[in-house]
Amino acid sequence: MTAVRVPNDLEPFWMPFTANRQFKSRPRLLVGAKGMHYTSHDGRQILDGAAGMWCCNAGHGHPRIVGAIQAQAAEMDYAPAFQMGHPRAFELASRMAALFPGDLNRVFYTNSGSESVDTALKIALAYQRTIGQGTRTRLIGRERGYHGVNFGGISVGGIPNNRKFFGTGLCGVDHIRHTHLPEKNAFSRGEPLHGAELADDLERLVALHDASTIAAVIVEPVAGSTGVLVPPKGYLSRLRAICDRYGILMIMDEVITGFGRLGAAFAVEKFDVMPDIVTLAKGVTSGTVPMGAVIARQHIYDAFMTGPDNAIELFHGYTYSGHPLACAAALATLDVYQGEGLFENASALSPYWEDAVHALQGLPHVVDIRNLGLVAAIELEPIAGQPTKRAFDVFVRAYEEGLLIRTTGDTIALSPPLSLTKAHIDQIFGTLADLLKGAA
Ligand code: PXG
Repeated sequence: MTAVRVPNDLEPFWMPFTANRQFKSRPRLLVGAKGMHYTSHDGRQILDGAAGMWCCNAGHGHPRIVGAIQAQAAEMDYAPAFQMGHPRAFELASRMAALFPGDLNRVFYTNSGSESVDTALKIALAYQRTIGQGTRTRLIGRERGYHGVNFGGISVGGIPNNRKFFGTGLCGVDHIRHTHLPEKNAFSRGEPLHGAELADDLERLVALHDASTIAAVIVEPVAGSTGVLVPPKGYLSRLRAICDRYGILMIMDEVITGFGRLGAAFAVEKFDVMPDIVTLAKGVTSGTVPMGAVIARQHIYDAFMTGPDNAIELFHGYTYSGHPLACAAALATLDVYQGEGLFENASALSPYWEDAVHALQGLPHVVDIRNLGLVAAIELEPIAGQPTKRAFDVFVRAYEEGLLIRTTGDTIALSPPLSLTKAHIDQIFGTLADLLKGAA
């Protein structure tokens, strides 16, 4: 085939979760990344206040991770994922299991957070059936939850725009209430004091549907995409207790909270709550190669290990489950996290980060500030009749000023690489303070 030269037209690429027409009229293209910074197409250094999209926890272009990916690509590009294996997939599973407490020690690989969520939901349903609880087919999510974009994830998710265009979703799904109580908790530092009792909303659904029909409940420990909702103190352990009471599996979606984001390896450790299943992605490879994983407690895995030895136990998996490049990237990423003490750095910087973000209280239009670990949210009052515009304008102007942030609704969300320093924190919040002072 002869190569055909085509103009570098912006039109054919239908961009995900993007205002395509706005973007294409004024593109923001990134062409390089190193450490804490991106390079923009017009040659500027952009401080990464978002770790890409909550994923580049080890910063960008780390030589150890880059080298591992290059070496793996040269050594073996791909190995079949079904009925075959390769050593790095096993090594990585052992290393990941060792990071979790108790018997959270069985690892199923996916390629994204969305796939991790749908995998976890399927494992929960299949587990209940396998242990003779086949009437438990309902899945419970939470209002304002984000669990990716596949059909399972949007069904248990609770963000209206991610659901309403796409039909009815899975049947037999219900939602508990979200935990956002601004009238009581606005400007909380870390975990808010009020609202643990919102976990009792699961009892309402048990009363409505009967426990014998409910397989699992899935929640983000800290809800990210909806605007960073930190759980009220005691909420997650109360939810765990209700799950125990009724034989409901608890799935914690740690796609953004995992790998040091909260100043501990995982939210499981940070909140000292033991779910039955954990979903992961993003930070597992520091965003370098797509990968996700589901971690299940041993009794869940064991329940499937019955029947003839030569029978497949779980009819689920992906061509790229445990892809060699992803495994090599993840192993090197874990080396970097551990060797450079990045989770410890996140923990050590959390108080400084908290003070810095809360110093924005009182600036024009700031109606709430939330934080935990190296996550922060600054919620702005929407412009009347133009929701999302105020925050989006800050996003565009921050980028022009050399800072990458994320916005959702009228909330600015921050989640930098864990390798940052106090000077980076000063730059992030200094830039934002200037922009907010001048905001329309
Ligand atoms: N679960 C959670 C809790 C997530 O935050 C997913 C699942 C889906 O992951 P994938 O890899 O399929 O995208 C996510 C993804 C943002 C933002 O800025 C958040 C996500 C993705 C993109 C942007 O809030 N979370």
